[in-house]
Amino acid sequence: PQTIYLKDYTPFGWRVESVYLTFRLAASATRVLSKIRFAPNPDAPDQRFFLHGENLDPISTRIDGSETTPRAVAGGIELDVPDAPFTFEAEVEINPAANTALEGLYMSNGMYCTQCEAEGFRKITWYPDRPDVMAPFSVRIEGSEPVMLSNGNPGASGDGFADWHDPWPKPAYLFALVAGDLVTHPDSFTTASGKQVELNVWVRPGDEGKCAFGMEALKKSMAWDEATYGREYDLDVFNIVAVDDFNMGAMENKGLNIFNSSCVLASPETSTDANFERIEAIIAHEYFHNWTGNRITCRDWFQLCLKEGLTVFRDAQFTADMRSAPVKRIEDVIMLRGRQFREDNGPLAHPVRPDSFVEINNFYTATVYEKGAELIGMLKTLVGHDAYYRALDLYFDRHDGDAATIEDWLTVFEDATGRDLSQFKRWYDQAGTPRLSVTDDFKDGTYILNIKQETPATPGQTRKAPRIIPIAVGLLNPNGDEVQPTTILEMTEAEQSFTFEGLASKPVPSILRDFSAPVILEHEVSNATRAFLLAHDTDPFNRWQAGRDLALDTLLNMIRDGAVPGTDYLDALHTLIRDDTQDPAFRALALGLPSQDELAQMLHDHCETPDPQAIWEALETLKQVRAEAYQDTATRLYARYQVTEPFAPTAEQSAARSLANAAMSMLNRLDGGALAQKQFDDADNMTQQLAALSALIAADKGETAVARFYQQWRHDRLVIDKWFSAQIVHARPEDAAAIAKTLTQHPDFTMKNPNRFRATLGALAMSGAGFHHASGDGYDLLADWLIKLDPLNPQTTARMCTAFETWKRYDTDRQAKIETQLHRILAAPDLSRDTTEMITRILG
Ligand code: B3K
Ligand code: ZN
Repeated sequence: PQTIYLKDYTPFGWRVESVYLTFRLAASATRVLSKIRFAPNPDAPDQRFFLHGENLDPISTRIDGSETTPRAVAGGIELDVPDAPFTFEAEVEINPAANTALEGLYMSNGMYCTQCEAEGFRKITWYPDRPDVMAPFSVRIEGSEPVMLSNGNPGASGDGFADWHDPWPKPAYLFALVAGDLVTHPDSFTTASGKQVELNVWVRPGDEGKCAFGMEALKKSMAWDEATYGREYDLDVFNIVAVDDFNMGAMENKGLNIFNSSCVLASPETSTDANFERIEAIIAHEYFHNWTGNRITCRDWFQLCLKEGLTVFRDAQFTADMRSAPVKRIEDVIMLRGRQFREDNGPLAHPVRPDSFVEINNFYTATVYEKGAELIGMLKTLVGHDAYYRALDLYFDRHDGDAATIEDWLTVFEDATGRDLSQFKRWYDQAGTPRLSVTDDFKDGTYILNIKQETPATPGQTRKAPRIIPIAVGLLNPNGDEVQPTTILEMTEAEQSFTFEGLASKPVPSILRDFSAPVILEHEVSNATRAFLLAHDTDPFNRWQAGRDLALDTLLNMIRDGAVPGTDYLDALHTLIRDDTQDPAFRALALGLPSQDELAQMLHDHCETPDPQAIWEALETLKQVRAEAYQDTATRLYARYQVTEPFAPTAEQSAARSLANAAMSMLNRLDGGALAQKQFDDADNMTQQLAALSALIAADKGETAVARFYQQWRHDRLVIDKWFSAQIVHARPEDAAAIAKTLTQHPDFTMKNPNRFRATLGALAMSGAGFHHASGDGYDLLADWLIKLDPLNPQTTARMCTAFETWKRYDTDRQAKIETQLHRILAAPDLSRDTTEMITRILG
């Protein structure tokens, strides 16, 4: 397969002035008629006229009205065209019913729908399918579907047709079409300038009751983007559609966002608090793309983080404003470490702006999204709040309607603030997570922090230059009073010292407050100091981090030499969770433990070989010890934090439920499952029901509840996804692969639905010791299914290959077993480009 390089970018030789598309819908033979006006692009080098196209059955092609036969070339067609503006017309036939890849135009439960990002439009018709070619689209849909939607504003419609016109020039990846038997949950929004916008959440009949929350989230997002970034919506309608078969979470098509139904449908009975929070965030994210992604798009796919990093940053700001800022930050850092650090420290590591790819769909990664968002956060920290919003205003002014680059983005910040950001740019170009090692000195009232930064080599990048790192630091005196409020140290050298004068005694530093940079902090700190910070730090993130470090230290000692958990950890945590003046959400987070994968990564970072079974056992032991030590507190917290008001998906109620459920899972270890069973029987919402089900499964007492849950929810596909995954994630390690295998034989299992596939095989891949069980059965089962799925759906297959990205951490026996599976996958006949690239990179 061909590798595409950033350095090879050249603009397209023509501009597209207008696009007219007609769709004659038929499930297995849809006709697409296109009429596209091209004009030579004076800013582009001479080139052959090339249009992308894949799996298109050509019917006819015309240039300025005359029939012509295009030359078929790799990935599309070439034509001889006039050296002046001309009209290209084509008719092609495509087969949506046969499209199992869920890219291009496909069918989901009898409904037509599209997914074009990144390069799916070429499966619909001939087109320069690249983000820097932007044009206004007019679309006519002909068919008998009751609802037929496309981008922009509705035009004429009547028996068997519907017209749409999108006045905003857009790249083809933002094109969308939906047609089917849909019902709407309607509403409206009046923008700051008084424009009335019609809003719809379109769903399949039967799902009407699950739309209200998403609609509220949309309206909050619209108001927030006006208040925070001064960005108004720019069309007469905004449509959201829920689709069951979807490769990812959602898609920001102009005026017609398409959502995986799991990321928009919500009700208290069927969705957990975590689901509600995620749905609110994804709706916001897709909506925010209207400005950061659609109005300003990317010049090429290497610039993906320009829209994704910024939009993730914006949705995180939104959630922090709607809910609790510290809780959101802690959740995001847990996610970043769990997914992005893992990626950055393995064979798939790549810069936030990659410089080459084979298949761009493989680069919608935690690095581009989550680390990309951290980069925006660091920029904001470095330039300050006011300058950040000044720069954003300039960005929208200067680049509205553009397909922009990271250089454009940074230039805006340089122009708005006068700062030189050339060193900052390294964050976009260098892969790998920097490690900061810290030592300190105190003498005569002066405190010195000595900090060293180092980034390990990553594939294709052996040497790393020092980056600018904003390190937020505060100092506490031994009484726990803050003597130095948060200040930002700007580290620019490989090694640097920072001085604080006039201190009465040696302070306790609180370093990397609010996780001010995506780095690994190495600082020798005693457990007593960690307990002190957990009790006294004014920065909520670092308080949580102190507790997390205590837990990590405890667990690593348990894993390494079977040590028993120390009282320093148990007492400090107990003091916190007992304290009802503290936010219950914070206490629940403090009770959370590092994942098996994070512990494995830690050991690997310390040049030790992680034993997945030993990690699982240490976590189990620690949970048991905590349950016994905190029994009385857990009993009290469980009662104290029961929510008695009717269910509402608010941050407050969710906080109470998460602490009560943490207490329940402790008590579950002591009472043989009695309390969990009672909670399961009484639950009137999914948060309570699923927590109880999970606890029962983990305690090996789940048989009845598993059966009852299925009977209760067999009609609801999203709840049944939870049923599939809970049984695997909470299984004992020696059973996980067998349970997953049995579930793949369940009549409700289908590999055609990505949600169900992820709920089963994805759950296995995330089950830690279950996946990594010494038998190798987990590896074998996953490989079997990846091989089966690849011919149908390369994107979801390739994504799930990341389960194997950590293979070099493990012992030689596990490595050999995984390597065998990787080669087995690679040897599968006609393996997709997506999966081939992933496996090749993982093998290294
Ligand atoms: N932009 C889409 C992701 C498209 C993924 C293509 N493989 C959703 C989002 O980030 O908002
Ligand atoms: Zn996005």
